[in-house]
This record gives sequence, C-alpha cells and structure tokens, in this order.
Amino acid sequence: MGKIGINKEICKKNYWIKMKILLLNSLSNKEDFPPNPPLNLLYLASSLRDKHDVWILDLDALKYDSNQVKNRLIKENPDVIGITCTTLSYNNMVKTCHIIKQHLKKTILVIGGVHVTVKPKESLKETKADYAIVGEGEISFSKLLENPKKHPKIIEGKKRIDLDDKVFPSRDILEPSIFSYVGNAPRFTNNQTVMMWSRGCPFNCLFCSHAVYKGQKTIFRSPTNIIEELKELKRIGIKELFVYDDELIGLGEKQSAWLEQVCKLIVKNKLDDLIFKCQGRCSDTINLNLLKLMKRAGFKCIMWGCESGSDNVLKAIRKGTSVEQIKRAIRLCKQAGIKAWMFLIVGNYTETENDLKKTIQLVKETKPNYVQVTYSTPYPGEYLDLCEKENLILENDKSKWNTHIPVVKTQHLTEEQLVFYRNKILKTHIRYRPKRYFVEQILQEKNIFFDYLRIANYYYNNYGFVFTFKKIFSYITGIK
Ligand code: B12
Ligand code: SF4
Repeated sequence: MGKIGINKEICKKNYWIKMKILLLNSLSNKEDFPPNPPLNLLYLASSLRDKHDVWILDLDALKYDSNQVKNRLIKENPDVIGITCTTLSYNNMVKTCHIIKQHLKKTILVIGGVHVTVKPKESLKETKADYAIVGEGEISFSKLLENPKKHPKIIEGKKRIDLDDKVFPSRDILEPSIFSYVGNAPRFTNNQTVMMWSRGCPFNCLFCSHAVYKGQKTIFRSPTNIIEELKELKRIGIKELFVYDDELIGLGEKQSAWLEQVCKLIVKNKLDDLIFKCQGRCSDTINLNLLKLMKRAGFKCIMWGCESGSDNVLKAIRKGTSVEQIKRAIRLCKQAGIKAWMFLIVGNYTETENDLKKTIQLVKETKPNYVQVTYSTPYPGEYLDLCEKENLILENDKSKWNTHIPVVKTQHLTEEQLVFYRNKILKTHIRYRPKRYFVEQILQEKNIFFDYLRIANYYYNNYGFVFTFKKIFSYITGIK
C-alpha cells in the first residue's frame, strides 16, 4: 500500500479521526478473464479520501489466493476495511471476511454492494462483519466513520441526488493500475476504462438483479461534469470508454435530450477521438438522429438488452418492450453506423420451445453484429423467490451462477433444451451475421482480433492446451 501514511492521526481542527481505510473487491472465479476497474470502490474512495487515507485492492484482478490475501491484509493492518461483492463472488467475500476477523481483530469491517443490498441480515451473519450498508454507499460510509458506535449494524445508504457533488472516481489509488485492466469485448483500442454518466433505471424487469438502482428515477450528471472527467481521462492516455449506465439510451425523452447535449459537447470539445460503448433499451424513444449524433461523438457499439424474440416472454419478464421495437432499434443502430450487439437470455420465466424459435427468427432477421446469449439467472430478489416457489432451480451453488451455465429451467423447458437452443441461437448468428465478418474484424478491429489471441494465450498459460482448445471450439461453433 505504501502511499497510506499516518494511522489514526487526530485532526484537531476538524475533530475527526483520520483512519487508514482499505477497500476490497472480492475474487469471483479464477477462470474469468481480468475484469473492469471496480467503479463502486473508486467512487467510495472519492467520498472518503478527503478525510482518511484510502487504498483500493482489487482481489479479483490481482487473483490473490487466500494465503496472499491473509499476508497482504496483515501487512497493511488497516483501521477499516470496506468490502464489496456480487452474488457470484459472495462466497469468496465471506472467506475474506473470516480471514479479517481472525487476524485483524481491531479492524472495523464494513460490507456493501448489490448482493448485500438484497440480503443484508444473512450477509452480516455469515461474514461476521461489523456493519452492512444497503444501497448507495458514499454518503453513509463516510458518516459511519465519524462515530461508528452510534450506528446500527445495518445502515440504509443515503441516496446521492447530485452526481456532480463529488470528485471523479479515484483511479489513482487502485491496485492493480487501471492501465492493467484490458476490459471486455468488443474492444477497439488498448487503453480502455469504465465510467458512469447517470444512475438509476425506472423500469422493473423481473430478471434484473440490479437492487441498488432498479425501479428508480434516473439521476443524470451534468454534461459539463462528464466532459471534465473525459478531458482528465484523455489526458492520462485513455482511448476507449465503456459507459456503464444500465441503459444509456432508450429510457425516455428526458434521457434522449440529455444524451444529445452530452454528445454535442463531446464534439465541441474535440473529445470525439475517444471511442465509446454503452448499453441500451429498445424503446420508441430510439431515433436515427440521436444515433447519428452518437456515432459522430465516437460511439462504436451499443449493447441492446433484447432478451427474447417473443412478445409473450417480453411481457412475462416485464421488459416493457416489444419485438417490433427491438427490430427497429437494431436496424436504426446499424443504419447510423454503430455496431449492434444483441443481448439475449435463454430460459426466461414461462419460456417455451416456440418462444425460443421466435428468438432464432429475430437473430436471422435483424442480423446484429454481435450476439451474447446468457442463461436466465435468478440472483436474490423477487425472481429467485419465484423460481424457488415453482421448483425451477437446477444448480444451488451460487458461486457457479456466472450466467454461462443453466441454473434454472422453465415450466416448459428442460436443462438439455436450454443448452440446445442457446447453441442454436449462436449458430444462427454465426450463419446470418453481416458478411465479411472475420475479414472486417481483422482489418478494422484488429484490437479485438488480438484480444482473442491474448485471451487464448492467457488460457493456454494458465489452464493448458485442452482447456484452451475447448474454449476456442465452443466460441467458434457455439457448442459447449
Ligand atoms: C460494471 C459491471 C460489471 C463489470 C465488473 C466491474 C467490477 N470490477 O466490479 C463486469 C463487466 C466485469 C461485470 C461482470 C459481471 N456482472 Co456486472 N455489472 C456491472 C454494472 C453494469 C455496473 C457496476 C457499477 O460499477 N456500478 C456503479 C457503482 C457506483 O454502483 P454499485 O456497484 O452498486 O456500488 C454502490 C453501492 O452498491 C454501494 N457499494 C458497493 N460496494 C460497496 C462496498 C461497501 C463496503 C459499501 C459501504 C458500499 C458499497 O456503494 C456504491 C456507490 O454508491 C452493474 C449494474 C449497475 N448499474 O450497477 C452490473 C451488475 C453488478 N453485474 C451483475 C452480474 C450478474 C454480473 C456477472 C455475473 C455477469 C456475467 N455474465 O459475467 C459478472 C460477475 C462479475 C463478478 N466479478 O462478480 C449484476 C449483479 C447481480 C448480483 N446480484 O450479483 C448487476 C447488478 C447487473 C444486473 N442488472 O443484474 N459486471
Ligand atoms: S431496463 Fe435494464 S436496467 Fe432497467 S430494470 Fe430492465 S434490465 Fe434492469
């Protein structure tokens, strides 16, 4: 850690105790390729560092084993540890918390994040942590440290209503360095990172496990505030950005007007040499002019949450979109010159074989540039309760719930059928995707091609030839 200095220095003027705080991201799965920088911890650090000494250790990116975790934590001996996880990395968070409780008896342990928000009591009990913060953490974590003894063990996180009020994410105190994160595909350049322009999604899709921001009014950062961060990122050498908002486009007219302003400012400030990617919702608010403006501002790819090609399914999962709207969004996106990435889910609640045939038809007709098919995964919340009640769970070990294996069946589909149809959708995409796909990819997007080579090399070095061969085979053919 090194950069963190004085321990428990009493700041006489302001009457707070300066503490040494370590923020940790939990290890997910050793097999997963290096993740993106943990924005949640980068934001938390920004809200704490004006009063305390803060450092962030991304255990997922560092791929530390339990011994390395133990030795590092004992060496740092912080006053406070804040740790985050998703459902997938929850078991590893519990293990890390036990190490902390066993070896760092005086350290205050605080847990938070999307999984803890849904299951605060259970998480607190299993981790033996001192506090759990539910929901957004910046304001409440800082407040907690003013006088920990005054607070209950489960704290309702205060919502941020002004996203311009804090400094930008603390990318400078992250270990490993933000430049060591390769980011997720599609990747068009070498120096990629992530940022957020707004928070909150007013919709309430059944499968969406986004406990912290789902069903909430969207709060936007001001366009000028976003531009300031972009200038800073460009200055330090970042070339590509994944704008991680749940849905940057398609939430409504207000969002479209705001996005238009942001894009115009990007162009005006000559930041359009940066490359942007984002996620979108296929609604009627999608229009060609806005997409063209996004293209002009540097957007190269939009990942559309399409989920299914069947209106019955879209209704059952409360997506609030229709197959017609999906087709229109993909068509306009491609027409504007932006690559369309279709996110699809197999095993949706109530899904039948006929519904999946319609999804195949959707892929055939719309010919998106990329398709990702994941298995419906009921992370804790309403959807999990429903699946448990209807006896649909196939796999109980949630540390395997990475969306790439079937963990629930539907009332009408078996596990085998889910695997069969996932492969069939991927094969359909490979057959119908825009022509000259590989040639175009190698010539125009050589970084993506090199990404695949690098990933293959990573697999080969870590897991050997057979594993690497199987991965490549399954990627090309869509067969597991
Ligand atoms: C970026 C992202 C990723 C990145 C990872 C980035 C990273 N290094 O963590 C990538 C692409 C790698 C990824 C992968 C996955 N993701 Co993801 N991802 C997101 C996304 C879009 C943004 C997360 C983010 O940065 N938010 C911004 C910050 C500011 O918000 P926040 O994370 O909620 O943090 C706030 C609070 O939760 C709280 N807080 C968080 N941690 C802590 C800790 C403490 C101590 C305290 C006090 C407070 C606190 O304070 C923060 C600031 O207010 C979210 C959706 C979303 N919009 O949040 C999904 C989301 C987190 N991902 C999800 C899923 C399912 C996955 C995958 C399983 C998908 C897959 N097929 O691979 C994997 C699992 C990865 C893993 N390691 O576990 C689900 C999680 C559901 C769940 N119950 O676990 C989400 C909610 C998406 C969804 N709508 O369902 N993901
Ligand atoms: S629109 Fe997207 S972010 Fe919003 S609830 Fe649905 S899936 Fe979640």
